[in-house]
Amino acid sequence: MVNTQSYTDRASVHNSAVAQRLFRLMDSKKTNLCASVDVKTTNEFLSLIDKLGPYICLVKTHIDIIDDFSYEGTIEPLLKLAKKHQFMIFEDRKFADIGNTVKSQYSGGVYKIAQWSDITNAHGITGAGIVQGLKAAAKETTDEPRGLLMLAELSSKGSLAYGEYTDKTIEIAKTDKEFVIGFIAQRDMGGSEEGFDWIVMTPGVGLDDKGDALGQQYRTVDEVVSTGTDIIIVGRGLFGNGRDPEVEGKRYRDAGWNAYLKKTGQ
Ligand code: BMP
Repeated sequence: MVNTQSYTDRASVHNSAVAQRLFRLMDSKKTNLCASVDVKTTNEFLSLIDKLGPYICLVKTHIDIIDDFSYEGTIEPLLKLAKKHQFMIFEDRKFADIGNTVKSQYSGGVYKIAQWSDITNAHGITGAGIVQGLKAAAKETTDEPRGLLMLAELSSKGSLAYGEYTDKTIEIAKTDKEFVIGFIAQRDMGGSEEGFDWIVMTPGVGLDDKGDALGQQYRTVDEVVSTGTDIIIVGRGLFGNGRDPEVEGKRYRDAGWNAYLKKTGQ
């Protein structure tokens, strides 16, 4: 069943400090828009985020596609922008290894994701050890709260994540309902029925395009929110094809918020 409670009501009862903060932020800024900023240089990255900042609750990064990445040059200014505009950060790392390996991948290497990203995500393919490994890395790295999303479904054509795979991924999420805050999915994942409150974040959202040449498939904001999405993830719809990120940021923010008000009967 689709969750029709307000974000504020959900904030007041949620087990996770990350989820509480996110819900409160969404209600205070009146936005459920997450900007996916897949660009190649730190300059483009920061300037796009500065423009989109007022309209979003979350920035989703693929930090490994930035050619000139450095912690000081890329992450420190990103954290300043997060303070300036009040948004949270989600590194879309899609961890997919055994617990012991993801523990090092999350906390170490060049990117040190656990140090700066409020939220990250993981595939269920390797089993529940991935949740334990990531949680251990978060605890060892920082006192700040961290949250994990499990990839239960994907937006791309021919994805193998459906049916039993999706159901088993939900079972993995249930092994830690404080650290796992929800799913990357295309619809409600049954959270509100079972005493869980999963946040559903959905990529593959576009108001103008149906997809791309490499298998991406887009659904509209109304479609995804009415079928259970809490946060819409939009990338090229905001800045691709010469689009103006400020115009599109406002447009997607309004579309997402109106769909949320409709769903919750406000
Ligand atoms: P765009 O809106 O430009 O198609 O970008 C979608 C973003 O969401 C990309 O960063 C992609 O990696 C991510 N994504 C997706 O498109 N589908 C999924 O199922 C899961 C994703 O993380």
